[in-house]
Amino acid sequence: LAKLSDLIRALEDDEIVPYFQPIVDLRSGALRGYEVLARWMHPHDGLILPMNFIGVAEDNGLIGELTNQVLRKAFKETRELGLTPRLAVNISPRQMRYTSLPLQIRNSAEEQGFPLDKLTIEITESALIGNIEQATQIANALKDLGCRLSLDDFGTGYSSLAHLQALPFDQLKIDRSFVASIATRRESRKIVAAILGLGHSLDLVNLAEGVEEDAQAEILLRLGCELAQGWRYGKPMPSQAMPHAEAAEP
Ligand code: G
Ligand code: G
Ligand code: NA
Ligand code: MN
Repeated sequence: LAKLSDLIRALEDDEIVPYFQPIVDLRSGALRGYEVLARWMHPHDGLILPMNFIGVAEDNGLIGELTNQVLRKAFKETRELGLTPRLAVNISPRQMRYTSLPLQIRNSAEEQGFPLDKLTIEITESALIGNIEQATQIANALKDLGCRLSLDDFGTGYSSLAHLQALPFDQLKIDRSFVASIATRRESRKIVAAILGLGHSLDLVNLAEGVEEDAQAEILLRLGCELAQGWRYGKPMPSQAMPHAEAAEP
């Protein structure tokens, strides 16, 4: 795990940067946008993954500053490439307790000239546990800004259906663990089919995470899943490696 003093220094020295993982239309393969994922480019240790520093940032009151930096850089770097793709960003459960979150996001977007209606906010269900009222208020404010809301890692954790009902979600992300075994386990396939049925009946756009193989993509397509993300389509990459194609939405 990262040392707090090292993380504080990294934030001062601009070492936390955004990577971008493609999100595609399952049917056509067309690019629909990117998930923004934080990476720490450490001067001695090289690339450090979020599991090693997001928790440290959360526990020490640094996650708001970290998110702001990653967001601003993501907006700036895509603008400098002449691109305005849909960007999906991760918000920590802890951040869903601060009513200043929507204003912070708006300020970052306006500062960098990024249109808020091209922004998707990914939150996990743990953000809602014991916090439904506050989270609902923040979620509504984010929707008022024009952002979309995505329920991340669906199917793990609590998966209370009340959560789906409480917040104005636009999208449901089916957790990677179900996709991993979708081609080999009948149970996984049935669970994903059930999640998709639920998603469709609630008018949500469904996104399958962690798609690595053709067989998984074919099953997901057959089950009616709309969007996909995973190594089959592209790994998280720095903005310099992004294809110079505009991500279009229907
Ligand atoms: O990049 P990787 O696939 O290892 O990301 C793992 C997880 O780390 C993501 O699913 C997400 O939950 C979390 N994460 C990545 N970047 C950010 C970020 O900028 N902010 C927050 N809060 N979490 C992030
Ligand atoms: O926590 P969240 O689900 O947002 O993070 C996604 C994580 O999954 C990131 O750490 C990312 O690097 C990883 N990831 C993305 N695509 C794939 C994939 O196709 N297979 C696997 N095993 N991991 C992936
Ligand atoms: Na995510
Ligand atoms: Mn996820």
